[in-house]
Amino acid sequence: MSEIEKEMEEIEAVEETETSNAVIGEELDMKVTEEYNDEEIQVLDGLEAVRKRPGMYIASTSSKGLHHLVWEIVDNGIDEAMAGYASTITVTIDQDNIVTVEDDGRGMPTGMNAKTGKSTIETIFTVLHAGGKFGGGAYKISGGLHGVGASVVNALSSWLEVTVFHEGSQYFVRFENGGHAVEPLHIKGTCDPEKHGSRVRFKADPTIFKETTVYDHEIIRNRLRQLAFLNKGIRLVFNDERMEEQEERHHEFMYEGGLKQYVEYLNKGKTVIHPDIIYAEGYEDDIQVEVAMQYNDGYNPGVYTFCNNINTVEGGTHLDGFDMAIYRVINNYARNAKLLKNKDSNLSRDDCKEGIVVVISVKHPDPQYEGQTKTKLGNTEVKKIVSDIFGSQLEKFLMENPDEAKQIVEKCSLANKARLAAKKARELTRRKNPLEIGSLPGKLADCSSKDASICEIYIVEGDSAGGSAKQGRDSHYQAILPLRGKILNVEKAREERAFDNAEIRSMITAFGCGIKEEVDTSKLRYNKIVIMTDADVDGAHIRTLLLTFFYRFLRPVLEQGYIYIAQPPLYKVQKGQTVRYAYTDRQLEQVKEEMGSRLSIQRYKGLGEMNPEQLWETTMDPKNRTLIRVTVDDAEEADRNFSMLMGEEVEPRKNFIIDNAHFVENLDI
Ligand code: TTJ
Repeated sequence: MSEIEKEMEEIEAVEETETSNAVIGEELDMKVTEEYNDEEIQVLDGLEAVRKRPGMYIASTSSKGLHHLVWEIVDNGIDEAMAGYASTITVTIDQDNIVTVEDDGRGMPTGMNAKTGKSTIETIFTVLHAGGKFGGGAYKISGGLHGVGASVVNALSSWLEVTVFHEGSQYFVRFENGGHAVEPLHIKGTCDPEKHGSRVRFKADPTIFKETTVYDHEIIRNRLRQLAFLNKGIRLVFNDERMEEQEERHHEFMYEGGLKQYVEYLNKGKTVIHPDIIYAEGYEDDIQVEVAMQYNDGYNPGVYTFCNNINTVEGGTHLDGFDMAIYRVINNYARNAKLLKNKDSNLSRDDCKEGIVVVISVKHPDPQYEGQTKTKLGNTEVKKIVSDIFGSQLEKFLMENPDEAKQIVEKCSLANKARLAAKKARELTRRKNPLEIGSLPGKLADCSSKDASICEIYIVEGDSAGGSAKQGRDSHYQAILPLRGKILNVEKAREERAFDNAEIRSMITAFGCGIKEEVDTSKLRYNKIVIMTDADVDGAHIRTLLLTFFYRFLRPVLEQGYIYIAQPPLYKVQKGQTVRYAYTDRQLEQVKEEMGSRLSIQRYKGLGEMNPEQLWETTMDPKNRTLIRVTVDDAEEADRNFSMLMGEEVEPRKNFIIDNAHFVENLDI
């Protein structure tokens, strides 16, 4: 008998005993039984479908999809905590990348499910999308986008175990090979009668997650921290048993202040222009709204929106409501307080958001997502609710704090003036036709090919290295743009000043893809933009200034992976006619070992010390070179990092340099 047939018989058996007591007509019983058969087949088909096409259920089977498994399980614990029954959720990752998620809630229901004839827990973990329906009908909030259900995690795991602690007993189920219950629910032992909660352990299936089954410490830590900010009072604990350093093995996040503390965290390293965080909270038509904001003296808005704990990076109706309120309330206040004269035009929405840090979080029982990545909130009713709740609190704040209000309005007015000036400056830089050679910057040694997919541009520090690069390159597809001196720190300057900077103007014209909101990466003239600076402190500084410029002016170019960092060698090792290069100290040791005695070792202090042939061979020739692709996975962390690195405060800057090596992802090309 096949697996499916066996399972079907089991279900029928349960069904008979249950329906024999029920007051339902014979005929109906028959129908019902038949339906269950179909349903059961669907169950097994369902899990098999998930394994066949995991991409339909999780973002991908790369590292991103792997992490989705954790988010899905954690979301269930968060739901129990948001319902008020759990206070702590603990995530543990062990040496073998086995994940354990545990909450101290009521414990998943341990009874049978009449409809499937299996335990409720088995149903939750084997029926697609069963979580909500079988979870007791509670108001399920978290998840949504990746709320694919615990069954998807089960389907994509080599094995998964559930333990429920309830009234002194430990209930246990184990699934193997993509969701087959090898140990159906049974009482496995006892526990402290005071203990209650649910625990899920699983091992991601390496035959599905072929790329990697190794979790990223930073990604998990950052998301748990974020969940703690978004859900005040809930404790999130992270135990990463893989970490060598004791202080990295255990993290706990709990914020009684919720979003207020989130804004404080995001503004760390920035100079705020008013001490108090503006905060609004409200509940209307089952929709919970929370907003916290504070201005800093910078120019870039940091706007972070969430629905049901999901970062809605494309914005949506909650953001629209916020925008509407801030525009209306600030302009009204400014006019009433005579900070804006009758003849003055209104401050624009963007003026009101310069230097703002705001977190908007809504919790909605039935969210609708739109947009390319389904991260845009679509529920139309949300706009007015957010606008009303936030608008009235902002108005109250401005009335009660006239000094802070004045600071804020003045900042918005300044932004308004600067914006008009920037618009003019920007028009001067915008090229009519990106392929029009006549308008390319003079210092650029362009390549002859016009096929962007093979073209590369090297941004080179200094004229002498620029000279070597020009001579050493393959001019068919490699362009060289030498930079003289340091480029402007765009983090500390208004937009229009950036256009006074010759280096920045050269880059914008050479790339040809526009800037800021107008960036169109399909117009990019080179599909690799390579930063090539010396391997010293100055080189690192220039690289950071360039990355800051890319982040603020050309974010899509950075996000879509067009930006690289060249790796010039640190050492040249020579023995007679044989020459080898070493790119790291470890490699130097290796090379020394391999080449034996009587070596001459040269340490390169800068690119300028290399002749054109050497520079080509070691750093520019695709056959030998190593390029590092720069990625910005988490815009919020990146923003904090850039602000800390390039801002005024020195202390956080030191920390950046130590912790943020991960900002750059290694990729051998
Ligand atoms: C449902 O109604 C009866 C009491 O328990 C409710 C419930 O679903 N509780 C619950 C589920 N608590 N925790 C979970 C849970 C926790 C994890 C880590 C994973 C999953 C899939 C569920």
